[in-house]
Amino acid sequence: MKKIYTLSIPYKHPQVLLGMKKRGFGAGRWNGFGGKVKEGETIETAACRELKEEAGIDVKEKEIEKVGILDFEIRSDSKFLEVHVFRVHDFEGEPVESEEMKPQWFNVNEAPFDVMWLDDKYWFPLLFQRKKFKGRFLFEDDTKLLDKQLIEVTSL
Ligand code: 6OG
Repeated sequence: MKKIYTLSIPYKHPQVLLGMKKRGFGAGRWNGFGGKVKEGETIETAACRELKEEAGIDVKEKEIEKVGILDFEIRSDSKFLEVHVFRVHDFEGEPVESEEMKPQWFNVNEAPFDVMWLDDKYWFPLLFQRKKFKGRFLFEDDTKLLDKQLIEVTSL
């Protein structure tokens, strides 16, 4: 069954806030902040909740903008994820380390793609260019990307 996830990335040019995932799915990689949308929540509410839980920052819904929808299939796990990607324009508070994530600012030119999911190097540049996108990535497992489709869109 396909599950809906959020993935939110604070971006204040020329810096982007990423978190080192410390446990669970994707541990050992830098990523945006997010997780599964719970029953009864909107996707936007879930995005703000996860930013608070994982990075300790307070984000208002008007400060997040949906910029992408990515479908992931991970064959070895029979996992299907629909991930809604948000760019975060502004927030309150200082990022703090949580049990799940260690936040750190990076210059956009120095995003650590070697220590990120294999799909990230394709779509993060679109996010930095303020573009919107849709994509589909097929993984054999978390180390092997088999196929990718990525298109720019004008609206989502
Ligand atoms: P929790 O398991 O922590 O949510 N996520 C991915 N992000 C990228 N960049 N690439 C992938 O390729 C991903 N698969 C999942 C969605 C997992 C978090 O990780 C993101 C969520 O924000 C397969 O609840």
